[in-house]
Amino acid sequence: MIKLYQFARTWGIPNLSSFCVKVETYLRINKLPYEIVETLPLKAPRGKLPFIDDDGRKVSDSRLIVNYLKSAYGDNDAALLSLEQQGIAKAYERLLEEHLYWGCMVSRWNYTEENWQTNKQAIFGGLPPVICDVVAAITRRKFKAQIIGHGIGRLTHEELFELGKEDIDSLANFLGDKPYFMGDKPTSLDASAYGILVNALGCPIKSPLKDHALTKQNLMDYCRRMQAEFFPELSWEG
Ligand SMILES: N[C@@H](CCC(=O)N[C@@H](CS)C(=O)NCC(=O)O)C(=O)O
Repeated sequence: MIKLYQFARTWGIPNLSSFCVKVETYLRINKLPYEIVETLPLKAPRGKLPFIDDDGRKVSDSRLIVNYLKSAYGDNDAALLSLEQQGIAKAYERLLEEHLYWGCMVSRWNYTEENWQTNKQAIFGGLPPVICDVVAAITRRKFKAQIIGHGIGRLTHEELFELGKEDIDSLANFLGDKPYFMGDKPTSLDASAYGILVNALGCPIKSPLKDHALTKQNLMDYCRRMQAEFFPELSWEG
């Protein structure tokens, strides 16, 4: 049985980590049985979540996990999508994970004090109080450095949120009135898109990105649909 190591569930969405949502959604789309092990990144092979253990084979990084699952259990995307569509799906996946994700990271780790406290409580709230404060402060310093290192942290909040809104516009326009990003059937792009979008618009982190995403009715409906289909047990109502 595949073991999926990820953060504890919170906020009524599958996970506060977009990448953990992505892998769990991929498993559910493809009906692959798994069990969840709740943990923190300190214990992860690359210091980040999610990772999986498939009968002793550990794989980390959601992109490599999906590639591994495709090679071990079948590649539904290749069966559903033309090469051109696969190219488009890959480009959108990268937009979501390598650009929009970082705007969301700034909202959580380096924007308002209110957001930081909400984020801190959700991630570290289960630790004893003093340890919680110390680990949260160390992790926040690391994330601020990552945000600067990525480059997005060198922009003003106004500038970077404007760029994030462009991503959201592009996603809303591309989804249009399709049920899933690549058409009538869910693909691995939906695992990635749902992971980022439900975190952008469905969690209690306030930002201009969230406000903008909430104006996109099709993205809201998409997240509701994905949750109803793949995570009906969860309480987020949108
Ligand atoms: N590229 C990685 C990104 C994973 C990632 O950034 N995970 C975050 C949570 S969303 C994490 O565990 N960060 C902990 C850290 O950097 O200390 C993937 O696709 O899995």
